[in-house]
Amino acid sequence: MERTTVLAACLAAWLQLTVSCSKEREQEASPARESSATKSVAAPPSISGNGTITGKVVFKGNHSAGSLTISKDKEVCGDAKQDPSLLVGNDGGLKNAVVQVPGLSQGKALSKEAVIDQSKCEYVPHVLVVPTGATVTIKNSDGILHNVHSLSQLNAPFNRAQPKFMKEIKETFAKPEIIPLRCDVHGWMTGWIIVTENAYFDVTQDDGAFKLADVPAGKYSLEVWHETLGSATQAVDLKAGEAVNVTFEFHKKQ
Ligand SMILES: [Cu+2]
Repeated sequence: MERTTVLAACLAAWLQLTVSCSKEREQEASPARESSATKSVAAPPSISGNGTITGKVVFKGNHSAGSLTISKDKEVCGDAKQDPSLLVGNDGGLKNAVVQVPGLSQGKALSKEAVIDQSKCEYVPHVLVVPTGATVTIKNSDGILHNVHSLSQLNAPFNRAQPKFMKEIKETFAKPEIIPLRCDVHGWMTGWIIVTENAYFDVTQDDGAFKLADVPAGKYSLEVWHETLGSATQAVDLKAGEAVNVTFEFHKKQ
């Protein structure tokens, strides 16, 4: 009896030890799993030499967009249009301003294919930005005659009728340039193709905001251009892994 009791006590102690040990292992394992999970969602330290430039282009002064007179093809073009040459949002955000980083090589990969459409007798988008070497497909979604007239000087100018059956034409742009587009059929149609030397550009949307991501660290003279308000520059010192915020202000011309 006594021997059996000793054996039972040993067995019980061994079982308790085993359970205790396995609990300890579980408790040790849990924090390890949490730690591993935390690591997997944490942002890794930046090892690239790139940064981000964000910001806003604003117009200081009162402005209400004018309207354009539609003189023909009203069944397709509509009766009235907002003048796209100066579009200002509620908080002064300037639309269709082009912000770019000059002086860099081509940089990050970017599509060399772009599209601009003629829709309801407007160029859509009103401002298209492409890198050098890009081929632009100029669509005619209206099903009426348009005429695409580029007023380019550095790139070969073109002046091409685009009848209703010609759904698209293509043009390639080799050199950086700000190119006005006009339609000789509809005098109010204006558009722009901006050819840039590299891939570091953005066009402001309704709120005037822009973002240039993955820009190599360095000191730049950041450029902004707007078709009515002109150009401006601002010095930017961009450090690797950091973001710089820039505000461009245009004032009403007297
Ligand atoms: Cu037209």
